Amino acid sequence: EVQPVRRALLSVFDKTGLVTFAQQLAKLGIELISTGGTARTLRAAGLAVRDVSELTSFPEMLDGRVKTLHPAIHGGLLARRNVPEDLAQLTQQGFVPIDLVVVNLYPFEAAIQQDPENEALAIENIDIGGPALIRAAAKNFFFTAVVTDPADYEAVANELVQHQGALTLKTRRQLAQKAFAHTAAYDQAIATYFAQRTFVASEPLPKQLLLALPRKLCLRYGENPHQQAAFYGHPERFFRQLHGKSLSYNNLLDLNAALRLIEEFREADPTCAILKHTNPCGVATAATLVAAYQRALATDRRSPFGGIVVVNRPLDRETAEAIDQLFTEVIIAPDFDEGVLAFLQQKANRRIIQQLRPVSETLQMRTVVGGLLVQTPDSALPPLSVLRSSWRVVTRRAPTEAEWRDLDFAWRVVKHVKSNAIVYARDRATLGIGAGQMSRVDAAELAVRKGLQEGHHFTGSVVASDAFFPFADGLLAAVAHGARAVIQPGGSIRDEEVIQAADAHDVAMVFTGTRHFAH
Ligand code: 93A
Repeated sequence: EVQPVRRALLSVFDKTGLVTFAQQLAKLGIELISTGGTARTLRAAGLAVRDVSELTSFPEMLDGRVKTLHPAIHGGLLARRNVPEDLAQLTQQGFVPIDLVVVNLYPFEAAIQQDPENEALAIENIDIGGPALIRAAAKNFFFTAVVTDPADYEAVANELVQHQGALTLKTRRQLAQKAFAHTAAYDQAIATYFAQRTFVASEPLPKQLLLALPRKLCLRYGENPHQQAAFYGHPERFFRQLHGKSLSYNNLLDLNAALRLIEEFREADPTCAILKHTNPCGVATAATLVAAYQRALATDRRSPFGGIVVVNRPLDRETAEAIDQLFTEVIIAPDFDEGVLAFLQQKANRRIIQQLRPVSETLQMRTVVGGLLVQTPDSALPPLSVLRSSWRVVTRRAPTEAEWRDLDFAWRVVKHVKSNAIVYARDRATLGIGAGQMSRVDAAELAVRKGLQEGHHFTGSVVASDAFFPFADGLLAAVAHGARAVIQPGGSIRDEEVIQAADAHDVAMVFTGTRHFAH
């Protein structure tokens, strides 16, 4: 049942908690073996470590592409401790058993997030030896253990202490399960990345798309109670429900919209968005999260009832109390400050969601009569510093720095508003959002009407339009309400007329060259 750990192989990219854990292992008399960077970190902390290359009698090669891929390592991991022949073969080769593997992988997802177009970078971040170690130790869990998550170091160390340097079968099996889930998710991310890059509209439906969806979750009903529904996929990779009734079909749609919207603000100051029926009713960035919430709410106090709130920072008590004033169906945060969860859990009929990682970009699918539509995603925008090089100021007056900031903000929001979409903003807060209108002029009027209804004025605001203004009238109406800067894709045959109208009113206008329809 319990299996002693005499030798551990540590090879981690994320070195969080590594030294403490290794110290605990060393104290129990466990021999430490390690790869290049991990070994250096451990030695710097004064720990005795054997290099993998010493066990394999081979140097790391190909810039680290081959470090641990060797029979001395995999034999040591895979040998069945109760099969004398296995152990004899190890001895014959001068190999030793390895009982514990501590590995986390090259950050593939972070790499593609950082620079999706950089395929070479993505490829270098495909870990080969790491998953092999993980799978070997996980397969042999009757005898070996594998730790893939720094969050598990403490519990594993405690159990080792409790059992004088051994681990129980129950723990080893649990760790193996987690390890397989980890490598499966890792490979899924790689497959999805290449599914997207190899997606050719003229070819048959990419198999990866369907393979990405093996797990089925039954939902109580669909968009309406008389519709049956199911969910296919791996939501547990991206978020965890901490409280409340199970997520409904509509909740999942809203959650998707919220996570995609907040992704645009990953690098931003504290940001809060309130959504209803997949459209934002208010978004704001501010110095504090509570200020961001208050300003998002101020956009439109009528709509958020029963809505969904998403933030880009751990949820603090003050913001939670502000959110608590209003009935909110779903609250999403990357984390929760001490006590905040308990506070929010006092209300039974709200769902609390912890976002676990950035959304990764998958191909988008929708069924239509007679078939399936597939497209590459309208991915999250890079930072303004990057965008500015592709955006073009088309008016005599360039935006002021404050206007640039607001234009960037409004553009990130309008992208997530159903078309036709118009967003007015000032000081990184929405003032009025016009969503889902059949006419752009109606969307613009609606945005203003909703803002006025809440007592906002539009003096000094900026306006964002998800597609070009076909005529000068839309722009002139915005100017009449006080807008001083405009952001839109451009590309209308009447662009000149629209630019002249802007110049006549000393309005600054930016063409992004990219349209963001959302239907
Ligand atoms: O390039 S690899 O796929 N080849 C390997 O043989 C190998 N073995 C471990 N990457 C490999 N690793 C990975 O190296 C681990 O998964 C870990 O993420 C990283 C630790 O490297 P270092 O100890 O040099 O920082």
